[in-house]
Amino acid sequence: MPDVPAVLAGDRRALARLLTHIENGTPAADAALAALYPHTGRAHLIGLTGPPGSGKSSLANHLALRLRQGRPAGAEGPAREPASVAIVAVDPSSPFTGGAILGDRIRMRDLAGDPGVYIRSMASRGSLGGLARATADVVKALDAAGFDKILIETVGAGQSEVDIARAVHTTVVVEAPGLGDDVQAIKAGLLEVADILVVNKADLPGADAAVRALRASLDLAHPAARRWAADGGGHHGPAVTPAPVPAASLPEAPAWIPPLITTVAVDSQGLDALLAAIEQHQAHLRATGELSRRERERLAHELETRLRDQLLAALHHRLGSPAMAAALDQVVAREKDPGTVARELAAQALRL
Ligand SMILES: Nc1nc2c(ncn2[C@@H]2O[C@H](COP(=O)(O)OP(=O)(O)OP(=O)(O)O)[C@@H](O)[C@H]2O)c(=O)[nH]1
Ligand SMILES: [Mg+2]
Repeated sequence: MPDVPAVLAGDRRALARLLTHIENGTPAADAALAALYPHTGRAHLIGLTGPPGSGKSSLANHLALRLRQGRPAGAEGPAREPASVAIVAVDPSSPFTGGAILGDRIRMRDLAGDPGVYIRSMASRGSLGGLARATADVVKALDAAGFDKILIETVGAGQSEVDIARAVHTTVVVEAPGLGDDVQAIKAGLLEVADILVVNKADLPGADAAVRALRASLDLAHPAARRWAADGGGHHGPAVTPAPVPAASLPEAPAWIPPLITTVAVDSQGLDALLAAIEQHQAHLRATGELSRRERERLAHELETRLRDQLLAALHHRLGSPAMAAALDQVVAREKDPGTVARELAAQALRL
């Protein structure tokens, strides 16, 4: 059994052991998570998603460094206390990007030895759904362990970015020029989940075109952003265009319009603007009540997913494999349709 009090007290080794239990899906992990749950809900969960190689890990690294440093009060805003930071790198396709993981490790040396930073790589074992659940549980453990900010890096590919957006408070979508994929055709799914859009590698050729393309997609998705920019808004320095629209200034505008930020992660350029946007988004979530709404929606989704898994397992257990196989045979032989068989099996299991 993982040592729950030690995890709560911030013991690194107890935390690492617990996370291994979670990744392996052991019963001890379930028990520990149940005990830790009342201590969760405090961390700001920040997702970094985008195409492979766009610079998510580099940004996570540099954001963590900055968050560790804190900031005195000044032109950038009020003082910021140094925050403790956990980074979770989720890599559903680790066999193919082994080199990138190695690269991450090397860069992460910058943060090694700092007790206020914890980095964990998650590799997929089995299904993507399983990975999403294990990641959510790892994040809960880190939250309970007291980390202020938890950065979760995922490769944006299909369903996974929707899952990650559901699981975090602030989703940062990281694009970069010259990845071979057409930024103009930025996946609608990615744009939809973005709270903040980043064009990283602004030092490379093609960055301007990438910014223009994303700006155009953003304008299509949020027409108010264009109106607002045309009204003379958005002059908050070169890095952030536009800043979020104050809800009161544009009555029918969406309350939050994703800002577009350009960064050079390897040079720490644009990092302050990105951090400011992340802070503004968190403040916005709190001020509008969106934080509790998202939280409820996320937990409803998690509860439903887990309930479905439980019910399906119970059904298999009650009816037994031969009965399930016989039912499938009927479907394959076109004797009954899947809907009818599912209804019959469910009714039968509930009667048992
Ligand atoms: N020129 C330039 N290179 C960058 C920048 N940011 C990151 N890189 C480089 O781009 C490569 C990929 O960066 P990563 O941070 O590993 O990107 P990633 O999105 O985490 O990659 P995956 O996890 O493999 O999807 C590395 O070689 C980085 O050094 C940047 O702003 N400018
Ligand atoms: Mg990475």
